[in-house]
Amino acid sequence: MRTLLAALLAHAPDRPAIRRAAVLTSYGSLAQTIALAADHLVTDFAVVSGARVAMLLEPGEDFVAVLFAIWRARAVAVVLSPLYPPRERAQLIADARATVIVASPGLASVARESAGDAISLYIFSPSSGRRTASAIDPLPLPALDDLALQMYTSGTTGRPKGVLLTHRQLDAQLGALAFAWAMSPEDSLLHVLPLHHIHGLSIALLNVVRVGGVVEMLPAFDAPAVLLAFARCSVFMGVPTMYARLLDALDALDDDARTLVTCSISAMRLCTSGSAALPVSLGERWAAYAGAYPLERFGMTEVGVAFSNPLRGKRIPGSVGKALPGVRMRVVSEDGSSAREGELLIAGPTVFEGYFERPVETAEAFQTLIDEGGEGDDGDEGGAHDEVLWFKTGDTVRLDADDRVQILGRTSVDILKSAGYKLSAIEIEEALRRHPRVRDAAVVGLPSETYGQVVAAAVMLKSGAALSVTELMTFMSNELASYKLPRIVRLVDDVPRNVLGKVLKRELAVLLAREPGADDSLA
Ligand code: MCA
Ligand code: AMP
Repeated sequence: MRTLLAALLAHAPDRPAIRRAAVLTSYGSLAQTIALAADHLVTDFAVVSGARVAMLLEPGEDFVAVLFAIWRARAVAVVLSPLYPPRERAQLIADARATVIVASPGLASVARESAGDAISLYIFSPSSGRRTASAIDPLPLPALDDLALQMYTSGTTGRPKGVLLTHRQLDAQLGALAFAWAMSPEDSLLHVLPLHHIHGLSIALLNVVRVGGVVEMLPAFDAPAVLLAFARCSVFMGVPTMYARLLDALDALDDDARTLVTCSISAMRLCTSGSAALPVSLGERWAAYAGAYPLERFGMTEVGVAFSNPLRGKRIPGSVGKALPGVRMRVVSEDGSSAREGELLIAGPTVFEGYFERPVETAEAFQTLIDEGGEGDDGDEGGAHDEVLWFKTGDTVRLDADDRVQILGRTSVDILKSAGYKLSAIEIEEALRRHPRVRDAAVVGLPSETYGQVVAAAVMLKSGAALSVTELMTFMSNELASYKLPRIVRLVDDVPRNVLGKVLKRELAVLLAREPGADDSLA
């Protein structure tokens, strides 16, 4: 086992690492920038081991250099997204207790607006720092059990939680993936995922950097540009919504262009889908072009990828496959006994440390059970009476006769998945209630082939208040990231409730899914 930093520094310096537009950066060049930036962080920004350093940079070689420089300084990286409005970004920076924020020149003013004056701003340039590489005393390398990442994920409370991952856990996650997907230095990844979630950051980017492959980073997801880039790459990783967009763009091409793109897609070594259920119809449409069904796998911020269909062998549509090496799983019914259908529990070296400064939520997320001898895992025997600490995923699953996993949905109706993003209905409701003319709000996810779920909100105004949906959405865009915003908004007098006043969300979803009437408003 070794840290990702040790892996990167061991790659041949002249090997290409990151391709962005016409710029090609080698592993050697990255290593030099990492050393300079780490020295700058330690010397000029007083970053100490374990400090939280936030980063806000566009996709590209500078993003990668800053991430590894934070690790070189033995600090913990908190990746921020330009998609957040300042208020939300400021909350994350405060929650993370970040002392420094590293921003690209293009995002420096956005970073300053979110960070306030109490936090130091390091406007990154590859040559920033006072000393030359040769004058820098080598810093001690991070240890495997040092924290590496604090990744924010939405949960069943209003505030996103910081998921703590050590270098050891990251290496266990990526080691299992490298084995299952036969990752190699020959791989050339087409990268279009956002970098503030582990799909884009670790499952895609770091997975390939770890083995010394090359990553082509596009600035954003733009389906026609992505289709052209397939010709230069061998591995693609996406969420189902991206596959839907790519297929629509493929269908829209003229015959000659479609034939060319189809050739490059069918030459890909590996195309994976994850973060949300891949509709079988979408997978089959892709297979018709690519000659292979996308490799669907299941992951979570807290555990990395846990289950995967096989690289070689039959991929089962609608299934996320079997446990990766080292991942232990158990399925339990409501009374805690083992079952073929129920809540999915995961244990093993890939499971995260806990949620940052949330002892109660961390304790609630884990459950100790007497080991039943490694049921459904990769053969790890375990003593008959050993206690095992299991992470409760909150996903309901069914096991088939071969212990392949089928995801049936979330246990909580308040956790939504839209375009691959995990969203908290409660967080969105709280943001709606912050509008001074809103009395109450209820948020649900409505099924969608393209997005998995579309966020829908029923909003109740204060007595006598008037508010248009457009006004409300303008307010909301300053409260929450664009991908968390409701796409369907109805102004209503009340919502279905039980006798205790609790909102009946399943009934509300049925009502909101109906065609809008004359008195409804659509965002
Ligand atoms: C966009 N639109 C939507 C949604 N998003 N409509 C309904 N619901 C949505 N969620 C509509 C807009 O209204 C707009 O419509 C049009 O689509 C384009 O909007 P835009 O904002 O430009 O969308 P985009 O930038 O193209 O975004 C689509 C995307 C993005 C690229 C698929 O959502 C994305 O990057 N998703 C990836 C999320 C992710 O990485 N999750 C991983 C979490 P109009 O044109 O009419 O105005 S980690 C995880 O889950 C675990 C670990 C795992 O297993 O991976
Ligand atoms: P996140 O917290 O953003 O890491 O999202 C993790 C969640 O995404 C899981 O708990 C699942 O609900 C969902 N998920 C990830 N991959 C899949 C998949 N292939 N099929 C269905 N749901 C998935």
